[in-house]
Amino acid sequence: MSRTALRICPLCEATCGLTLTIEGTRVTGARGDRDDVFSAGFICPKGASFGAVDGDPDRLTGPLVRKDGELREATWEEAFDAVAAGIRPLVERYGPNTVGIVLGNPNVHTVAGALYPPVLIGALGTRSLFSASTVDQMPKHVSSGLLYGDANAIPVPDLDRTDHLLLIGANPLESNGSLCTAPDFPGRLKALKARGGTLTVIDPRRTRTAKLADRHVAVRPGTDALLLAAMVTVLFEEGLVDTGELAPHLLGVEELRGALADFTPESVSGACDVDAGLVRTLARELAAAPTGVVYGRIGTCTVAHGTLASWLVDVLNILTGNLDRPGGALFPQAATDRTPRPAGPGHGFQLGRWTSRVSHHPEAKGELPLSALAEEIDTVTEEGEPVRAVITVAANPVLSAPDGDRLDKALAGLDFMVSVDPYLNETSRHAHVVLPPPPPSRSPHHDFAFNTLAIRNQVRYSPAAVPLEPGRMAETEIMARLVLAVSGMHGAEPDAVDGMVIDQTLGKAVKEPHSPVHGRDPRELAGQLTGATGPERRLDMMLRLGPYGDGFGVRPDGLTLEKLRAHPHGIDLGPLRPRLPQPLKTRSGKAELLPGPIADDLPRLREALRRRPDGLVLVGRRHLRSNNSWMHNVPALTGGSNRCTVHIHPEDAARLGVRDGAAVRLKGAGGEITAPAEVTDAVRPGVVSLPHGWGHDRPGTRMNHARKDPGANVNQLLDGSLLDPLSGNAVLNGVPVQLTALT
Ligand SMILES: Nc1nc2c(c(=O)[nH]1)N[C@H]1C(S)=C(S)[C@@H](COP(=O)(O)OP(=O)(O)OC[C@H]3O[C@@H](n4cnc5c(=O)[nH]c(N)nc54)[C@H](O)[C@@H]3O)O[C@H]1N2
Ligand SMILES: Nc1nc2c(c(=O)[nH]1)N[C@H]1C(S)=C(S)[C@@H](COP(=O)(O)OP(=O)(O)OC[C@H]3O[C@@H](n4cnc5c(=O)[nH]c(N)nc54)[C@H](O)[C@@H]3O)O[C@H]1N2
Ligand code: SF4
Ligand SMILES: [Mo]
Repeated sequence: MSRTALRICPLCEATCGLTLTIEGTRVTGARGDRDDVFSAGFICPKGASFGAVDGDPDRLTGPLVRKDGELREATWEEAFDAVAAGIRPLVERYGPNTVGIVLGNPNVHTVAGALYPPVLIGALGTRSLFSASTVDQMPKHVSSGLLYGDANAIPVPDLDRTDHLLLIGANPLESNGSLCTAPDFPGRLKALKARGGTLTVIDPRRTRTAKLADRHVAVRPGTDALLLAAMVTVLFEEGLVDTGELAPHLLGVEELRGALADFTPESVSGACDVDAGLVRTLARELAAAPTGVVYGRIGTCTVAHGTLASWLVDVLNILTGNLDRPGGALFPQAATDRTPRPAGPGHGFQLGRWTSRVSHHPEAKGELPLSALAEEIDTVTEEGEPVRAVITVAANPVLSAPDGDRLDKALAGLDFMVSVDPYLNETSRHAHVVLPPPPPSRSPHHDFAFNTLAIRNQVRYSPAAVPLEPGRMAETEIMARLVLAVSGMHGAEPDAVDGMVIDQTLGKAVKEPHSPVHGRDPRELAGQLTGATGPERRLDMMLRLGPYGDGFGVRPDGLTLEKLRAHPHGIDLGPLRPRLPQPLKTRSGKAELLPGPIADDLPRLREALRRRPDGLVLVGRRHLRSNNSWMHNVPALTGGSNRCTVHIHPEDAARLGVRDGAAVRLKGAGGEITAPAEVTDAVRPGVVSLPHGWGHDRPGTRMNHARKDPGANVNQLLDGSLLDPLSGNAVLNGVPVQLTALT
């Protein structure tokens, strides 16, 4: 007997609604949920393989604890005893900063990852916080922080209504979109074209997205900030700046004109390898479009001028009047957002409130660069204690961060390490305790993170599709127990953690004059919460306090968890709407177009005007059936074109004696790797491309399929020293490499 259950897909940022087929406790099929209010039936090959990802026999089924050097199966009680015994003495003896926390990408795809890491960080009080954000989107947070005073105020392109999309360094036909949650991104791009709109793609590779475009510009990697700065100059020179209704909310338009005046199309053309006339055309087309939007992703963030490029994306949207208007870039309003406070000056955004111990990298958004994790562990300085213990939650930095070999050794030398991870992989194999969460079918789901980045306001909740087997522990409970174990409250009830958060949040809300619950009794409010578990009660609280919430009875039609559960396909909350000036939290209360740290970084961009790489530079690539480092263990998602090969242009291949299919050696600052070449004119000359997340040949892991075709770890070519200085983000694209043909 089979049954079906709904589950929002957690395998990428598109958040499609799936209908799972379940036989017994096994997920045997997945199709798109046609009634889903947001995804309306869309599904991709990864979503269709949900059952295989969920049922991977290599997933760990219970905790592992290291005894006599070996990881062995243990009870949950033994595991948390070991965590408390491992972490507490280090905190007490050496201080909280000697315990590092590393948060990986899947934290934005789970309820546990949204609700507990902030509590864990607070409970430990450590400043040694690292995450996948600094190998990804930290430059966008920093540019938003500086422009709008809120690092999380990221405007998203209004895909369904725009007339013109300038898409830079993103390949949504493979990635399905990022910092822009849109189920069926490919279909939405086709619809844009069908309604007469235009799509321009800037990418050193002719990607599947580029093939769909009206215009593809194969820019030299790492030079987008120059190109975008020159587009700004064209807007000023040609009188095309028209901020429209935004004008009263802006500060620094004239200063911006002066600051960028020397970045002309002619001055950037050589470095970008883009014709000056084309740069002018790109600017004119954007200005002329009835509505238009610039959208940049990985290729604009993980580069040497990532923050400047991210800032310029928004600057172009602002100068053409496209920020905060339909068809442009808008700020979403998620159901679990905090109650919007009245518009007005805020606290602003600060960078560098502290720095890392070894290389003195400034913090950004409370985080230190993931690139600096290895040196924070393995380098002794006089300025304090090194990191002696690490807690990883859903992270595989040995493959995802620069110089995995060094990090691998550093992790092996730790006094103590805990991994909350379903796999024994390149990173978790070093842990003293591994705490495996159940597969996604056993976990409830709500997109706390991605609804704040979605192209349509909507809200959905999936309860667990399959009940937890005896002996398994929900990831939310694992995280709550972890908080208790590291904070000296080991053994307390995990619900206490949620109770504490609820008390604090409600206690604050009743004191806020703009809150719907102003002046009420927090205990009375807590008593109204529904939900079978602590995390469900927290979701109910957030929904009820949020912008669409019932305000605990103040707006009886408003959202509650109960109401949401009565709508299993979700509740549509309408298209994105203009919101300015409310989201602005700068000290001036305006969008500050030329923030100090940005202005101070412009001389470095000016130096790049003269730079021309004399050899090959490296860029990445994603494959539709991949997901960073952790889906190479699923047979249905590997093979075919999803392989770790070096894409190289035929001209470069001929010059270097590289034959299609033959092995080549790549050398970078961090080391050497070998991989087969694929000769293709899909990459521009002077560029080679390799995917990341490969290199599954280390001993002591338990990923039997991935091991069969391990691939090479592209991040071994990096030594971790190349960063975007403002954000601490790793430079993963536009990196110089040397190539030798092997046979
Ligand atoms: N199938 C699949 N989907 C995924 C993932 C995955 O691994 N596989 N990962 C998920 C994650 S974590 C993220 S963050 C998103 C990322 O989402 P995207 O940013 O859409 O992903 P990428 O495919 O890496 O696209 C980046 C593009 O930038 C180009 N590029 C490289 N350097 C430059 C440059 O200097 N300038 C310009 N203009 N372009 C450049 C690359 O050639 C590449 O095509 O994808 C998510 N979705
Ligand atoms: N060269 C290069 N390097 C890159 C990139 C690139 O484009 N080029 N992209 C970067 C980007 S955008 C990102 S986001 C990072 C990703 O970097 P990471 O987050 O470190 O890498 P992932 O491969 O996503 O690994 C996620 C880990 O989470 C585990 N996991 C999976 N599901 C769950 C779950 O439900 N709960 C828990 N607790 N764990 C789970 C997996 O087993 C795996 O160990 O990689 C970055 N690295
Ligand atoms: S596009 Fe993303 S969310 Fe949608 S089915 Fe595919 S992996 Fe899942
Ligand atoms: Mo990412």
